[in-house]
Amino acid sequence: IARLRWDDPLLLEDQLTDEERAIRDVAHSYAQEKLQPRVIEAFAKEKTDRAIFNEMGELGLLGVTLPEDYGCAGASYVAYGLVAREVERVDSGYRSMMSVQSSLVMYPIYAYGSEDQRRKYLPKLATGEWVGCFGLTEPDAGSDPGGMRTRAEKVDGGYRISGSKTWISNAPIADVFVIWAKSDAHGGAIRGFVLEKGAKGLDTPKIEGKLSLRASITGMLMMDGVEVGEDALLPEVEGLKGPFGCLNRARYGISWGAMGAAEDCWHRARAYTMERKQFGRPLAQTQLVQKKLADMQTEIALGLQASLRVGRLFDEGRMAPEMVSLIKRNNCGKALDIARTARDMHGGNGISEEYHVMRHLMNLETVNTYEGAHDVHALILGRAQTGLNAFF
Ligand code: TGC
Ligand code: FAD
Repeated sequence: IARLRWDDPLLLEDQLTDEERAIRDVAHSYAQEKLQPRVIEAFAKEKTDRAIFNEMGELGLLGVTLPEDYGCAGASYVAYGLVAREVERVDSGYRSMMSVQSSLVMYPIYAYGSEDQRRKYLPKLATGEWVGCFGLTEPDAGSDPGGMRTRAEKVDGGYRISGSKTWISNAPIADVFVIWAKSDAHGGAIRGFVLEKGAKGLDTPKIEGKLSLRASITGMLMMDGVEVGEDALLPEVEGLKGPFGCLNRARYGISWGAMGAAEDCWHRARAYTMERKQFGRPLAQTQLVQKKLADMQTEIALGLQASLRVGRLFDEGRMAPEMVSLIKRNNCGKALDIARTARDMHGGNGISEEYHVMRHLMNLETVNTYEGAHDVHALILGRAQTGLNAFF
Protein backbone atom coordinates (compact mmCIF):
# COMPACT_ATOMS: atom_id res chain seq x y z
CA ILE A 1 0.00 0.00 0.00
CA ALA A 2 1.26 3.49 -0.87
CA ARG A 3 1.86 5.93 1.97
CA LEU A 4 -0.07 9.21 1.95
CA ARG A 5 1.95 12.40 1.53
CA TRP A 6 -0.04 14.64 3.83
CA ASP A 7 0.94 17.82 1.99
CA ASP A 8 0.34 16.40 -1.51
CA PRO A 9 -2.34 13.79 -0.97
CA LEU A 10 -3.27 13.37 -4.65
CA LEU A 11 0.35 13.47 -5.86
CA LEU A 12 0.10 16.65 -7.92
CA GLU A 13 3.87 16.60 -8.11
CA ASP A 14 3.84 13.43 -10.21
CA GLN A 15 1.60 15.06 -12.78
CA LEU A 16 4.04 17.86 -13.66
CA THR A 17 6.67 17.80 -16.37
CA ASP A 18 10.35 18.27 -15.53
CA GLU A 19 10.25 21.76 -17.06
CA GLU A 20 7.20 22.71 -14.96
CA ARG A 21 8.89 21.46 -11.81
CA ALA A 22 12.05 23.42 -12.65
CA ILE A 23 10.12 26.67 -13.17
CA ARG A 24 8.14 26.02 -9.99
CA ASP A 25 11.36 25.49 -8.04
CA VAL A 26 12.80 28.80 -9.27
CA ALA A 27 9.60 30.60 -8.25
CA HIS A 28 9.50 28.81 -4.89
CA SER A 29 13.08 29.67 -3.95
CA TYR A 30 12.68 33.26 -5.09
CA ALA A 31 9.41 33.73 -3.19
CA GLN A 32 10.69 32.17 0.01
CA GLU A 33 14.16 33.75 -0.04
CA LYS A 34 13.43 37.21 -1.43
CA LEU A 35 9.75 37.96 -0.94
CA GLN A 36 8.93 36.31 2.38
CA PRO A 37 11.54 38.34 4.35
CA ARG A 38 10.14 41.68 3.16
CA VAL A 39 6.40 41.01 3.24
CA ILE A 40 5.59 42.00 6.84
CA GLU A 41 7.07 45.45 6.43
CA ALA A 42 5.69 45.90 2.91
CA PHE A 43 2.17 45.11 4.08
CA ALA A 44 2.40 47.12 7.31
CA LYS A 45 3.86 50.22 5.65
CA GLU A 46 2.02 49.80 2.35
CA LYS A 47 5.33 49.74 0.47
CA THR A 48 5.46 48.37 -3.08
CA ASP A 49 8.98 47.49 -4.04
CA ARG A 50 9.46 48.36 -7.73
CA ALA A 51 12.57 46.17 -7.83
CA ILE A 52 10.37 43.08 -7.54
CA PHE A 53 9.48 43.44 -11.23
CA ASN A 54 13.17 43.43 -12.19
CA GLU A 55 13.86 40.46 -9.94
CA MET A 56 10.98 38.46 -11.38
CA GLY A 57 11.98 39.49 -14.88
CA GLU A 58 15.54 38.32 -14.34
CA LEU A 59 14.25 34.88 -13.36
CA GLY A 60 11.94 34.69 -16.39
CA LEU A 61 8.76 34.77 -14.29
CA LEU A 62 6.99 37.53 -16.25
CA GLY A 63 4.86 36.56 -19.27
CA VAL A 64 6.06 33.02 -18.75
CA THR A 65 3.70 31.49 -21.36
CA LEU A 66 4.67 33.88 -24.18
CA PRO A 67 7.21 32.94 -26.88
CA GLU A 68 10.95 33.17 -26.53
CA ASP A 69 11.09 35.52 -29.56
CA TYR A 70 9.91 38.29 -27.25
CA GLY A 71 12.22 37.44 -24.36
CA CYS A 72 9.76 35.13 -22.59
CA ALA A 73 9.98 31.51 -21.47
CA GLY A 74 7.43 29.89 -23.81
CA ALA A 75 6.29 27.70 -20.91
CA SER A 76 2.95 25.96 -20.34
CA TYR A 77 -0.12 27.40 -18.65
CA VAL A 78 0.47 24.87 -15.89
CA ALA A 79 3.91 26.42 -15.31
CA TYR A 80 2.27 29.86 -15.12
CA GLY A 81 -0.18 28.55 -12.53
CA LEU A 82 2.64 27.05 -10.48
CA VAL A 83 4.44 30.42 -10.44
CA ALA A 84 1.25 32.14 -9.24
CA ARG A 85 0.85 29.53 -6.49
CA GLU A 86 4.42 30.01 -5.23
CA VAL A 87 4.27 33.81 -5.28
CA GLU A 88 0.85 33.96 -3.60
CA ARG A 89 2.02 31.47 -0.95
CA VAL A 90 3.85 34.59 0.29
CA ASP A 91 1.34 37.32 -0.53
CA SER A 92 -1.58 37.85 -2.91
CA GLY A 93 -0.31 41.38 -3.64
CA TYR A 94 2.96 40.05 -5.04
CA ARG A 95 1.04 37.61 -7.23
CA SER A 96 -1.17 40.47 -8.36
CA MET A 97 1.88 42.44 -9.52
CA MET A 98 3.07 39.42 -11.49
CA SER A 99 -0.27 38.42 -12.97
CA VAL A 100 -1.28 41.90 -14.12
CA GLN A 101 2.06 42.26 -15.92
CA SER A 102 1.85 38.78 -17.48
CA SER A 103 -1.82 38.17 -18.29
CA LEU A 104 -3.32 41.63 -18.47
CA VAL A 105 -0.56 43.65 -20.12
CA MET A 106 1.85 41.33 -21.95
CA TYR A 107 -0.83 38.92 -23.15
CA PRO A 108 -3.06 41.52 -24.89
CA ILE A 109 -0.04 43.17 -26.52
CA TYR A 110 1.02 39.73 -27.75
CA ALA A 111 -2.44 38.50 -28.78
CA TYR A 112 -4.03 41.70 -30.10
CA GLY A 113 -1.04 43.89 -30.90
CA SER A 114 0.83 44.59 -34.12
CA GLU A 115 4.29 43.15 -34.62
CA ASP A 116 5.74 46.63 -33.96
CA GLN A 117 3.85 46.85 -30.66
CA ARG A 118 5.06 43.39 -29.64
CA ARG A 119 8.69 44.24 -30.41
CA LYS A 120 8.47 47.60 -28.69
CA TYR A 121 6.83 46.52 -25.44
CA LEU A 122 7.19 42.81 -24.71
CA PRO A 123 10.96 42.47 -24.17
CA LYS A 124 11.03 45.39 -21.69
CA LEU A 125 7.94 44.14 -19.87
CA ALA A 126 9.50 40.65 -19.71
CA THR A 127 12.62 41.93 -17.93
CA GLY A 128 10.66 44.20 -15.62
CA GLU A 129 12.37 47.29 -17.06
CA TRP A 130 8.83 48.49 -17.70
CA VAL A 131 5.82 47.95 -15.44
CA GLY A 132 2.36 47.60 -16.94
CA CYS A 133 -1.20 48.06 -15.77
CA PHE A 134 -4.66 47.20 -17.12
CA GLY A 135 -7.52 49.68 -16.99
CA LEU A 136 -10.98 48.19 -17.35
CA THR A 137 -12.89 49.01 -14.14
CA GLU A 138 -14.42 52.47 -13.71
CA PRO A 139 -16.07 54.18 -10.76
CA ASP A 140 -19.51 53.32 -12.22
CA ALA A 141 -18.62 50.13 -14.12
CA GLY A 142 -17.14 47.25 -12.10
CA SER A 143 -18.95 43.94 -12.55
CA ASP A 144 -20.55 45.41 -15.66
CA PRO A 145 -17.60 46.69 -17.71
CA GLY A 146 -19.86 47.07 -20.74
CA GLY A 147 -21.20 50.16 -18.93
CA MET A 148 -17.84 51.97 -19.20
CA ARG A 149 -17.84 55.66 -20.03
CA THR A 150 -14.26 56.11 -21.19
CA ARG A 151 -14.29 57.29 -24.80
CA ALA A 152 -11.78 57.45 -27.62
CA GLU A 153 -12.57 60.12 -30.23
CA LYS A 154 -10.85 60.12 -33.58
CA VAL A 155 -8.50 63.05 -34.19
CA ASP A 156 -6.01 63.67 -36.97
CA GLY A 157 -3.34 60.96 -36.79
CA GLY A 158 -4.78 59.18 -33.77
CA TYR A 159 -7.23 59.29 -30.89
CA ARG A 160 -8.14 61.48 -27.92
CA ILE A 161 -9.07 59.46 -24.84
CA SER A 162 -11.11 60.78 -21.92
CA GLY A 163 -12.48 59.04 -18.85
CA SER A 164 -11.44 57.57 -15.53
CA LYS A 165 -10.52 54.10 -14.36
CA THR A 166 -10.31 53.00 -10.76
CA TRP A 167 -8.84 50.20 -8.67
CA ILE A 168 -6.02 49.70 -11.13
CA SER A 169 -3.18 47.50 -9.85
CA ASN A 170 0.34 48.91 -10.49
CA ALA A 171 -1.10 52.16 -11.98
CA PRO A 172 0.91 54.73 -9.97
CA ILE A 173 4.23 53.09 -10.91
CA ALA A 174 3.31 51.96 -14.43
CA ASP A 175 5.19 52.81 -17.61
CA VAL A 176 2.72 51.10 -19.96
CA PHE A 177 -1.08 51.29 -19.68
CA VAL A 178 -3.41 48.90 -21.50
CA ILE A 179 -6.75 50.66 -21.33
CA TRP A 180 -10.18 49.86 -22.72
CA ALA A 181 -12.44 52.57 -24.15
CA LYS A 182 -15.50 52.94 -26.36
CA SER A 183 -14.22 54.16 -29.69
CA ASP A 184 -16.39 56.52 -31.74
CA ALA A 185 -14.44 55.64 -34.87
CA HIS A 186 -15.46 51.99 -34.43
CA GLY A 187 -19.17 52.55 -33.91
CA GLY A 188 -18.78 52.82 -30.13
CA ALA A 189 -17.18 49.35 -29.84
CA ILE A 190 -14.78 48.69 -26.96
CA ARG A 191 -11.19 48.88 -28.14
CA GLY A 192 -7.83 48.50 -26.42
CA PHE A 193 -5.16 51.22 -26.42
CA VAL A 194 -1.59 51.26 -25.14
CA LEU A 195 -0.69 54.50 -23.36
CA GLU A 196 2.69 55.44 -22.01
CA LYS A 197 3.83 57.16 -18.84
CA GLY A 198 4.13 60.90 -19.19
CA ALA A 199 1.32 61.25 -21.75
CA LYS A 200 -0.22 64.72 -21.45
CA GLY A 201 -3.53 64.56 -19.59
CA LEU A 202 -2.81 61.23 -17.88
CA ASP A 203 -2.75 61.20 -14.09
CA THR A 204 -2.39 58.09 -11.90
CA PRO A 205 -3.16 58.89 -8.25
CA LYS A 206 -2.60 56.21 -5.64
CA ILE A 207 -5.63 54.85 -3.78
CA GLU A 208 -4.94 55.25 -0.07
CA GLY A 209 -6.35 53.39 2.90
CA LYS A 210 -6.57 49.84 1.60
CA LEU A 211 -6.85 47.18 4.31
CA SER A 212 -6.08 44.43 1.78
CA LEU A 213 -3.33 43.83 -0.80
CA ARG A 214 -1.20 46.49 0.86
CA ALA A 215 2.06 45.22 -0.67
CA SER A 216 0.68 45.93 -4.16
CA ILE A 217 0.08 49.53 -5.15
CA THR A 218 -3.34 50.40 -6.62
CA GLY A 219 -4.42 53.62 -8.29
CA MET A 220 -6.79 55.46 -10.54
CA LEU A 221 -6.24 56.49 -14.16
CA MET A 222 -7.57 59.96 -14.92
CA MET A 223 -7.51 60.58 -18.65
CA ASP A 224 -8.29 64.13 -19.63
CA GLY A 225 -8.12 64.23 -23.43
CA VAL A 226 -4.99 62.06 -23.67
CA GLU A 227 -3.82 62.16 -27.28
CA VAL A 228 -2.23 59.06 -28.76
CA GLY A 229 -1.17 58.09 -32.27
CA GLU A 230 -2.79 55.46 -34.51
CA ASP A 231 -0.12 53.07 -33.33
CA ALA A 232 -1.59 53.05 -29.80
CA LEU A 233 -4.65 51.08 -30.91
CA LEU A 234 -4.51 47.30 -30.42
CA PRO A 235 -5.56 46.37 -33.96
CA GLU A 236 -6.56 42.75 -33.62
CA VAL A 237 -9.56 42.78 -31.28
CA GLU A 238 -12.85 44.58 -30.87
CA GLY A 239 -15.52 44.27 -28.16
CA LEU A 240 -15.57 42.91 -24.64
CA LYS A 241 -13.97 39.68 -25.76
CA GLY A 242 -10.70 41.69 -25.82
CA PRO A 243 -10.46 42.34 -22.07
CA PHE A 244 -12.18 39.03 -21.26
CA GLY A 245 -9.58 37.11 -23.26
CA CYS A 246 -6.96 38.56 -20.88
CA LEU A 247 -9.12 37.96 -17.83
CA ASN A 248 -9.50 34.26 -18.68
CA ARG A 249 -5.75 33.93 -18.22
CA ALA A 250 -5.44 36.07 -15.12
CA ARG A 251 -8.43 34.40 -13.43
CA TYR A 252 -6.93 31.00 -14.19
CA GLY A 253 -3.66 32.08 -12.52
CA ILE A 254 -5.60 33.38 -9.53
CA SER A 255 -7.21 29.97 -9.07
CA TRP A 256 -3.71 28.55 -8.46
CA GLY A 257 -2.54 31.58 -6.49
CA ALA A 258 -5.45 31.47 -4.05
CA MET A 259 -4.58 27.84 -3.34
CA GLY A 260 -0.98 28.91 -2.60
CA ALA A 261 -2.22 31.39 0.00
CA ALA A 262 -4.56 28.71 1.39
CA GLU A 263 -1.69 26.20 1.62
CA ASP A 264 0.37 28.69 3.59
CA CYS A 265 -2.53 29.16 6.02
CA TRP A 266 -3.09 25.41 6.29
CA HIS A 267 0.58 24.58 6.91
CA ARG A 268 0.84 27.33 9.49
CA ALA A 269 -2.34 26.18 11.27
CA ARG A 270 -1.09 22.60 11.33
CA ALA A 271 2.33 23.57 12.69
CA TYR A 272 0.84 25.92 15.27
CA THR A 273 -1.73 23.48 16.61
CA MET A 274 0.83 20.66 16.82
CA GLU A 275 3.06 22.89 18.93
CA ARG A 276 0.51 24.71 21.06
CA LYS A 277 -0.74 22.82 24.11
CA GLN A 278 -3.97 23.51 25.98
CA PHE A 279 -5.74 21.19 28.43
CA GLY A 280 -2.53 19.14 28.63
CA ARG A 281 -2.24 18.13 24.97
CA PRO A 282 -1.51 19.65 21.58
CA LEU A 283 -4.48 21.47 20.06
CA ALA A 284 -3.93 19.22 17.01
CA GLN A 285 -4.84 16.25 19.17
CA THR A 286 -8.44 17.38 19.40
CA GLN A 287 -11.18 16.16 17.11
CA LEU A 288 -12.34 19.64 16.13
CA VAL A 289 -8.88 20.77 15.06
CA GLN A 290 -8.24 17.60 13.09
CA LYS A 291 -11.55 18.05 11.25
CA LYS A 292 -10.51 21.59 10.30
CA LEU A 293 -7.13 20.39 9.06
CA ALA A 294 -8.79 17.59 7.09
CA ASP A 295 -11.19 20.06 5.47
CA MET A 296 -8.29 22.31 4.49
CA GLN A 297 -6.32 19.41 3.05
CA THR A 298 -9.33 18.20 1.10
CA GLU A 299 -10.32 21.54 -0.41
CA ILE A 300 -6.75 22.42 -1.36
CA ALA A 301 -6.04 19.04 -2.93
CA LEU A 302 -9.27 19.23 -4.96
CA GLY A 303 -8.75 22.88 -5.88
CA LEU A 304 -5.21 22.30 -7.13
CA GLN A 305 -6.28 19.26 -9.08
CA ALA A 306 -9.02 21.30 -10.76
CA SER A 307 -6.61 24.10 -11.66
CA LEU A 308 -4.17 21.58 -13.07
CA ARG A 309 -6.91 20.09 -15.23
CA VAL A 310 -7.94 23.50 -16.59
CA GLY A 311 -4.28 24.35 -17.18
CA ARG A 312 -3.82 21.21 -19.27
CA LEU A 313 -6.98 22.06 -21.23
CA PHE A 314 -5.61 25.59 -21.78
CA ASP A 315 -2.42 24.09 -23.18
CA GLU A 316 -4.46 21.81 -25.45
CA GLY A 317 -6.59 24.75 -26.67
CA ARG A 318 -9.74 23.26 -25.08
CA MET A 319 -10.39 25.80 -22.30
CA ALA A 320 -13.96 27.12 -22.11
CA PRO A 321 -14.15 30.40 -20.14
CA GLU A 322 -16.78 28.96 -17.79
CA MET A 323 -14.22 26.39 -16.62
CA VAL A 324 -12.14 29.32 -15.44
CA SER A 325 -15.15 30.83 -13.65
CA LEU A 326 -15.66 27.51 -11.87
CA ILE A 327 -12.11 27.29 -10.53
CA LYS A 328 -11.60 31.01 -9.89
CA ARG A 329 -14.82 31.20 -7.88
CA ASN A 330 -14.42 27.97 -5.97
CA ASN A 331 -10.73 28.28 -5.14
CA CYS A 332 -11.05 31.90 -3.98
CA GLY A 333 -14.08 31.13 -1.83
CA LYS A 334 -12.40 28.08 -0.28
CA ALA A 335 -9.14 29.95 0.28
CA LEU A 336 -10.99 32.71 2.10
CA ASP A 337 -12.72 30.16 4.37
CA ILE A 338 -9.41 28.39 5.02
CA ALA A 339 -7.64 31.65 5.90
CA ARG A 340 -10.46 32.56 8.32
CA THR A 341 -10.35 29.16 9.98
CA ALA A 342 -6.55 29.25 10.21
CA ARG A 343 -6.79 32.68 11.85
CA ASP A 344 -9.21 31.28 14.40
CA MET A 345 -7.00 28.24 15.10
CA HIS A 346 -4.12 30.55 16.02
CA GLY A 347 -6.21 32.13 18.81
CA GLY A 348 -5.05 35.61 19.82
CA ASN A 349 -1.73 35.16 18.04
CA GLY A 350 -3.72 34.81 14.82
CA ILE A 351 -4.31 38.54 14.63
CA SER A 352 -0.59 39.32 14.75
CA GLU A 353 1.39 40.09 11.60
CA GLU A 354 4.06 37.65 12.75
CA TYR A 355 1.77 34.70 12.12
CA HIS A 356 0.82 35.79 8.58
CA VAL A 357 -2.66 34.23 8.46
CA MET A 358 -4.61 37.42 9.07
CA ARG A 359 -2.71 39.14 6.24
CA HIS A 360 -3.68 36.32 3.88
CA LEU A 361 -7.28 36.62 5.06
CA MET A 362 -7.36 40.35 4.41
CA ASN A 363 -5.75 39.88 0.98
CA LEU A 364 -8.14 37.13 -0.05
CA GLU A 365 -11.08 39.47 0.42
CA THR A 366 -9.79 41.33 -2.64
CA VAL A 367 -8.90 38.17 -4.53
CA ASN A 368 -12.47 36.92 -4.06
CA THR A 369 -13.78 40.21 -5.52
CA TYR A 370 -11.48 41.23 -8.33
CA GLU A 371 -11.44 39.63 -11.76
CA GLY A 372 -15.15 38.87 -11.38
CA ALA A 373 -16.67 38.71 -7.90
CA HIS A 374 -17.65 35.32 -6.43
CA ASP A 375 -21.35 35.83 -7.18
CA VAL A 376 -20.66 37.17 -10.68
CA HIS A 377 -18.90 33.89 -11.54
CA ALA A 378 -21.92 32.03 -10.13
CA LEU A 379 -24.09 33.94 -12.60
CA ILE A 380 -21.72 33.10 -15.47
CA LEU A 381 -22.01 29.41 -14.54
CA GLY A 382 -25.77 29.73 -14.02
CA ARG A 383 -26.16 31.27 -17.47
CA ALA A 384 -24.07 28.54 -19.07
CA GLN A 385 -26.17 25.74 -17.61
CA THR A 386 -29.65 27.26 -17.97
CA GLY A 387 -29.23 29.40 -21.07
CA LEU A 388 -30.92 32.18 -19.07
CA ASN A 389 -29.06 35.47 -18.60
CA ALA A 390 -29.47 36.80 -15.04
CA PHE A 391 -27.31 39.89 -15.66
CA PHE A 392 -30.17 42.02 -16.91
P1 TGC B 1 -21.42 39.10 -22.52
O1 TGC B 1 -22.62 39.44 -23.33
O2 TGC B 1 -21.41 37.88 -21.69
O3 TGC B 1 -20.13 39.06 -23.47
C1 TGC B 1 -19.78 40.16 -24.29
C2 TGC B 1 -18.76 39.68 -25.31
O4 TGC B 1 -17.61 39.17 -24.63
C3 TGC B 1 -17.45 37.76 -24.92
N1 TGC B 1 -17.05 37.11 -23.67
C4 TGC B 1 -15.90 36.46 -23.52
N2 TGC B 1 -14.90 36.25 -24.39
C5 TGC B 1 -13.84 35.57 -23.93
N3 TGC B 1 -13.77 35.12 -22.64
C6 TGC B 1 -14.75 35.33 -21.76
N4 TGC B 1 -14.63 34.93 -20.50
C7 TGC B 1 -15.89 36.02 -22.18
N5 TGC B 1 -17.03 36.42 -21.57
C8 TGC B 1 -17.74 37.06 -22.50
C9 TGC B 1 -18.80 37.29 -25.39
O5 TGC B 1 -18.68 36.16 -26.21
C10 TGC B 1 -19.28 38.51 -26.15
O6 TGC B 1 -18.58 38.56 -27.38
P2 TGC B 1 -19.30 39.11 -28.70
O7 TGC B 1 -18.29 38.89 -29.78
O8 TGC B 1 -20.56 38.32 -28.84
O9 TGC B 1 -19.56 40.56 -28.41
O10 TGC B 1 -21.12 40.39 -21.64
P3 TGC B 1 -21.86 40.94 -20.42
O11 TGC B 1 -21.76 42.43 -20.51
O12 TGC B 1 -23.22 40.33 -20.24
O13 TGC B 1 -20.87 40.40 -19.30
C11 TGC B 1 -21.29 39.97 -18.09
C12 TGC B 1 -20.14 39.41 -17.24
C13 TGC B 1 -20.58 39.36 -15.83
C14 TGC B 1 -19.80 38.03 -17.74
C15 TGC B 1 -18.85 40.22 -17.36
O14 TGC B 1 -19.09 41.52 -17.53
C16 TGC B 1 -17.86 39.97 -16.21
O15 TGC B 1 -17.12 38.99 -16.22
N6 TGC B 1 -17.77 40.90 -15.21
C17 TGC B 1 -16.71 40.88 -14.24
C18 TGC B 1 -15.78 42.03 -14.52
C19 TGC B 1 -14.35 41.71 -14.24
O16 TGC B 1 -13.94 40.57 -14.12
N7 TGC B 1 -13.53 42.74 -14.14
C20 TGC B 1 -12.14 42.54 -13.93
C21 TGC B 1 -11.38 43.83 -14.01
S1 TGC B 1 -9.64 43.58 -14.10
C22 TGC B 1 -9.18 43.12 -12.57
O17 TGC B 1 -9.92 42.95 -11.68
C23 TGC B 1 -7.73 42.95 -12.42
S2 TGC B 1 -7.25 42.60 -10.82
C24 TGC B 1 -5.83 41.83 -11.19
C25 TGC B 1 -4.87 41.70 -10.11
O18 TGC B 1 -4.52 42.72 -9.46
O19 TGC B 1 -4.36 40.57 -9.95
P1 FAD C 1 -19.71 45.95 -7.98
O1 FAD C 1 -19.78 45.53 -9.40
O2 FAD C 1 -20.41 47.20 -7.60
O3 FAD C 1 -20.26 44.74 -7.09
C1 FAD C 1 -20.61 44.88 -5.72
C2 FAD C 1 -21.28 43.58 -5.26
O4 FAD C 1 -22.47 43.35 -6.04
C3 FAD C 1 -20.40 42.32 -5.43
O5 FAD C 1 -20.59 41.48 -4.32
C4 FAD C 1 -20.98 41.66 -6.66
O6 FAD C 1 -20.84 40.24 -6.60
C5 FAD C 1 -22.44 42.04 -6.58
N1 FAD C 1 -23.10 42.05 -7.89
C6 FAD C 1 -22.75 42.75 -9.00
N2 FAD C 1 -23.59 42.48 -10.01
C7 FAD C 1 -24.49 41.58 -9.53
C8 FAD C 1 -25.62 40.92 -10.08
N3 FAD C 1 -25.99 41.09 -11.36
N4 FAD C 1 -26.33 40.09 -9.30
C9 FAD C 1 -25.97 39.88 -8.01
N5 FAD C 1 -24.92 40.47 -7.42
C10 FAD C 1 -24.19 41.31 -8.17
N6 FAD C 1 -9.84 46.45 -12.18
C11 FAD C 1 -9.11 46.66 -13.31
O7 FAD C 1 -9.66 46.96 -14.37
N7 FAD C 1 -7.75 46.54 -13.30
C12 FAD C 1 -7.05 46.21 -12.18
O8 FAD C 1 -5.83 46.11 -12.21
C13 FAD C 1 -7.79 46.01 -10.97
N8 FAD C 1 -7.13 45.76 -9.81
C14 FAD C 1 -7.84 45.74 -8.63
C15 FAD C 1 -7.14 45.72 -7.42
C16 FAD C 1 -7.83 45.78 -6.22
C17 FAD C 1 -7.08 45.83 -4.93
C18 FAD C 1 -9.25 45.79 -6.23
C19 FAD C 1 -10.03 45.83 -4.94
C20 FAD C 1 -9.94 45.80 -7.42
C21 FAD C 1 -9.25 45.81 -8.63
N9 FAD C 1 -9.92 45.94 -9.86
C22 FAD C 1 -9.20 46.12 -11.01
C23 FAD C 1 -11.37 46.12 -9.88
C24 FAD C 1 -12.18 44.85 -9.69
O9 FAD C 1 -12.14 44.04 -10.82
C25 FAD C 1 -13.62 45.25 -9.31
O10 FAD C 1 -13.56 45.75 -7.99
C26 FAD C 1 -14.55 44.06 -9.41
O11 FAD C 1 -14.73 43.65 -10.75
C27 FAD C 1 -15.94 44.37 -8.79
O12 FAD C 1 -16.44 45.59 -9.26
P2 FAD C 1 -16.97 46.70 -8.22
O13 FAD C 1 -15.92 46.90 -7.20
O14 FAD C 1 -17.43 47.86 -8.99
O15 FAD C 1 -18.20 46.01 -7.49
